[in-house]
Amino acid sequence: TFLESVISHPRFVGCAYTTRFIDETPELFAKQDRRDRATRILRFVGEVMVNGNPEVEGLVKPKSPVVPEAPAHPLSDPPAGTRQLLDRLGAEGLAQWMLEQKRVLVTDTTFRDAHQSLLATRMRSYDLQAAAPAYARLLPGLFSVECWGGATFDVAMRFLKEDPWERLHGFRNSMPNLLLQMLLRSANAVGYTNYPDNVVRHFVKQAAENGVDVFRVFDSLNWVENMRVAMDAVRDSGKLCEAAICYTGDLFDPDRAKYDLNYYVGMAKALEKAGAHVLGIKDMAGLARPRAITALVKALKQEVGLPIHFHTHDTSGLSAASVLAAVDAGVDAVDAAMDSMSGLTSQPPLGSICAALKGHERDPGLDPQALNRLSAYWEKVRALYSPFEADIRSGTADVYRHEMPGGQYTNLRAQARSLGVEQHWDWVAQAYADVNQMFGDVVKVTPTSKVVGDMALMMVTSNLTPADVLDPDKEIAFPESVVSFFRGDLGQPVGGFPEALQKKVLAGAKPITLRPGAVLEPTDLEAARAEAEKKAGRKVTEAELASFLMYPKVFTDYAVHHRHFGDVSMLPTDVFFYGMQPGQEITIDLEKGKSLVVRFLAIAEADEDGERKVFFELNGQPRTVKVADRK
Ligand code: 3PY
Ligand code: ZN
Repeated sequence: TFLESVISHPRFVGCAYTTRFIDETPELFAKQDRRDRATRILRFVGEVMVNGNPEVEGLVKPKSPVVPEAPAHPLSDPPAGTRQLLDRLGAEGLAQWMLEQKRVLVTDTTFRDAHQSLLATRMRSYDLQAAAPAYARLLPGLFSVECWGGATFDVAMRFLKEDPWERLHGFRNSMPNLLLQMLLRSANAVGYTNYPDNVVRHFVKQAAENGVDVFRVFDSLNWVENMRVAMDAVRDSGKLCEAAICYTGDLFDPDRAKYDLNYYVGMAKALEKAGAHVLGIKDMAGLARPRAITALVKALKQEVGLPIHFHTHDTSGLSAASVLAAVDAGVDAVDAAMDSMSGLTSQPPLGSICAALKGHERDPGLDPQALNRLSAYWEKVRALYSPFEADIRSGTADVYRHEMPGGQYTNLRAQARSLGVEQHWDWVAQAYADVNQMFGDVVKVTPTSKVVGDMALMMVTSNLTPADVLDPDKEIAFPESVVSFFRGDLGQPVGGFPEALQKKVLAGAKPITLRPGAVLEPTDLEAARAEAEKKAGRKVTEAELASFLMYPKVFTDYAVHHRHFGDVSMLPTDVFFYGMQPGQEITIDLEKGKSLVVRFLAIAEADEDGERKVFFELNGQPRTVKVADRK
């Protein structure tokens, strides 16, 4: 047992240990690793049974969670798709192919943005993975599957205790014919701050080698200067570089002339010159109204030679109208989410859009029955995650006031709840809009949207008005993210910073005006690897090093969790979040041909040390794990 390996360890026997002995002696865990994986998984289930999964603490459980059945599909090899086109034609050739298609190309966002925007990014690999083989066989005509990056990278490790790279491998294996697409925040990669150039390059290389085909690259201030390192790295990897302009404001509002048609066309031309294969229009908050997107797509089709890919969110309830308008204006590709994962802060419904285009000269040609079957699967999956749903039921024009990105909305609401101000949501939304104006009307998308959100929440919880914030004589403890933003750590906003407020926030400190990556020292990758390996107590892969470089603490916590509890991504979602019912039996597939049948029997009362025995049957044999009751 673990205890035996501790007390028989030479340093323990020789009394050469401190209270940090267990933390500092990774080989104890290595020994533990050699014990069968079943024990670790049972230990995790026992932990959830006794103490609950902290991720759903205090949230309302779904009524009767069921394990959704993977969608039926033929067992034959998947037919060739866009992935084979990329292999054959290369990135430039594929972009040319896109321009030659009459039909509008479709990207499915269900595996990434849809659950990021509806369910606080909490969907687990278990449920995502189960749908993948059906996608490959039922929807070989999709342009791409957006399935990685954005917030999923961090959330996978931090909250779901799984490895984002393993998730990517699963998708790659199950969808060998479809382009796998990720969202990359340029110099912020999949984090919330600018990283040194060599860290960004290392990350992109790993992502490309591990399965990503299409990189949608954006900068949270639309600063092209800050996109080049990431774009070059994508081009060097031979993959498709989709550089995106983030759409904000209102093209036709003369009071916000900063973001007019000329501005976007100018940025698009700069991205084309910087080497983009495809031009993305990233409407992260869903502000591109039908009339605006028509004008924008037409102008871009005229002024740049790249295929154009439109991404939007349905917060207003009208985004499908914008997608259809974009199709009529000649857009080459559009994003949508499978119907049951669409709407609200997510993308518009993929099935309905295809149905609307039936008979249209640009009909995407996807099988409506397949779309319905997949949607039915996601509907059952979604029910398992009901604790993470935001309490919103309709589209609303309010989005034109606050301009929150769809991917941030549910998160900010959850944050407001945890700070006890959700009942003042209207105030938070107004503060968000006020902060945007005070900060100079900025592009708001991760991570700048977090800066604006942090400030808005602070104003509400501290009862501050915009006048208070701007008053040079009133002292304000600005959130760290706000200080960092005004220091120039995220780059330079369109039109620069508002000077008076910048002075106040920085309180004498000097801002930078250079690209942050030009100022940051390159990271010593070998030293970082040594540190990661020390923390993890084992060797790390190049990909895991990328995780550590961006999220040292989150990666370390994940690695420690994995050491102790094994690969919990194999557990069905109801068991992962809510544990098991007495008598319930589940099958866990460890690997091909090796599965565990686990039946939960009972939990004993706590003993005098506060530990409780949890009784299972493992493949028919009794097994007990002991769990400290922390409740
Ligand atoms: C992200 O960066 O995660 C986003 O989804 C931005 O829209
Ligand atoms: Zn989005």
